[in-house]
Amino acid sequence: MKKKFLNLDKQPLANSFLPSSDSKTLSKEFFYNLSISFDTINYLVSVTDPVNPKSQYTDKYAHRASESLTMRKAFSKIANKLEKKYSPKIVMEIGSNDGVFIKNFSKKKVIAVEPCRNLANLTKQKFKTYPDFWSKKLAKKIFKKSRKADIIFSANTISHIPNLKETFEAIEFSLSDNGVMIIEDPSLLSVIKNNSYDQFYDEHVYVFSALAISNAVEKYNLRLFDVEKTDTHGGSMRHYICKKHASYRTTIRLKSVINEEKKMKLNKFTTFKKFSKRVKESRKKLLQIFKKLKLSNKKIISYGATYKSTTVFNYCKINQRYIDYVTDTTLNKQGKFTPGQHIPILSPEKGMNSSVDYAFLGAWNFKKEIFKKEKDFIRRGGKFITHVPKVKILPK
Ligand code: JHZ
Repeated sequence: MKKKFLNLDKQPLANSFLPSSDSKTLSKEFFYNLSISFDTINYLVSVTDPVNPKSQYTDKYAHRASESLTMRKAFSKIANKLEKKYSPKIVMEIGSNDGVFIKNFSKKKVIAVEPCRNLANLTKQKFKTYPDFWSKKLAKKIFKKSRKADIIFSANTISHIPNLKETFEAIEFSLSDNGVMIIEDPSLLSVIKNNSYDQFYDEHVYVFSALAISNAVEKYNLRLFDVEKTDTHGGSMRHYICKKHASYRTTIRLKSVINEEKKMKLNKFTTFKKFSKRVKESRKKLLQIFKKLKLSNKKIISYGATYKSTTVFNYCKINQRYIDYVTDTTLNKQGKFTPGQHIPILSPEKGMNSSVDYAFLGAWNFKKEIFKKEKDFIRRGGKFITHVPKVKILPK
């Protein structure tokens, strides 16, 4: 049974960066109520009323996974590891974005699936790309021509698809008998530990625990046999799944993660009620900092026009009263306005100048990479504001 535990108020689509802030554009902006629920039977944490995927994954999709060095390195590392360990003949990726993961394999063996046309167009010149949503119909079309996949990889995508039944049935159909499916997404364990409520937005229909994934796949002749924690996106989990009768043994790593999740009570509704209280406190503290700094005339900007900051800005009502502008390296975000609160987005070259006193870490998950890049800002006394895991100013 689904029980609501968190209300993040009225939100725009996290990806809906606006081309202009004139009244005509703003009058057409779409909003919905974002609330999060916990299912007391299967332990899934999900957006209570998901948005229609057709309005989210369009030919204007903004996120480019290659924008960060951290992600380029992480995807190349896991691709090499999978190649060595499994020597796959066919590798398929669901949600291939700009190809950051799958480009690491020989193009003869890869199949990419990407519903956002602008992204699929980027990769289709380089390797086989299907510009479609993942479905049973598509799986049948792909594997009419190809042998089944030995590796199916999907990072930050399965959590975006409301219909898990269709998703896993299509995966079961596409996997070779001893094939392995790897699902990587931000982990519920990290979200609860870090109070990173901004991992909840329209696209993150689910934030998975290993407990929930294990329950979810069992119904479709699949089995979770291993899990690997990663640092990416503020703490993610790679779930390794195979067919029920494949040869892989359940690992000690999986048993220990399941134990940790039970210890953290990720199977109890009360955990999420407590989390919801901490989220409200986080909003209060963040606004206190912004108000205090503004009273002393400090210039604050935001670093990284992330989808996560769409949630923070709209939940906390942070607009140009507090933040002059947002900087982002992604070309197709620059010159646009943030969803809902309409803060202008500039390139870092223009925006990270000597007039900036404070930068809110919209991309807190890349803190290490950003601190390294912004040594000069820090050296001249510039500070960052973060809300994860606690609201604070950095460096101290
Ligand atoms: P980043 C997206 O979320 C959307 P977002 C999606 N739904 C998802 O699941 C996650 O990714 C994985 C910029 N940047 O990766 C680049 C700088 O400007 O945290 C990006 O626009 N300077 C698919 O948007 C943004 O910040 C830098 O130095 O929350 C980071 O976005 C760096 C490192 C990044 O994901």
